[in-house]
Amino acid sequence: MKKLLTALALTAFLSGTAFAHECPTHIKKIDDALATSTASEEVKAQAKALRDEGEKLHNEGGHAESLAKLAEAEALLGIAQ
Ligand SMILES: [Cu+2]
Repeated sequence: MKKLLTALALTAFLSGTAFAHECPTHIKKIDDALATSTASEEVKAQAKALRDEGEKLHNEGGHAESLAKLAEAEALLGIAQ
């Protein structure tokens, strides 16, 4: 039971506000990369679409989903860590 509660708490933690402050950091990083990227227009458009989706999810409170989209955009732009 304790294990289950810990798992539930961890899930709530990970999908909740813990990430809230991280999304804008990633969005900013992507914007900076888009401004200077030498990637093809197609790749940049794809990254921009993922970035916009991420921002929308962030604004709706879906921070974990947002970060997943933003990570995809970063991977496309080659700035993933
Ligand atoms: Cu967020």
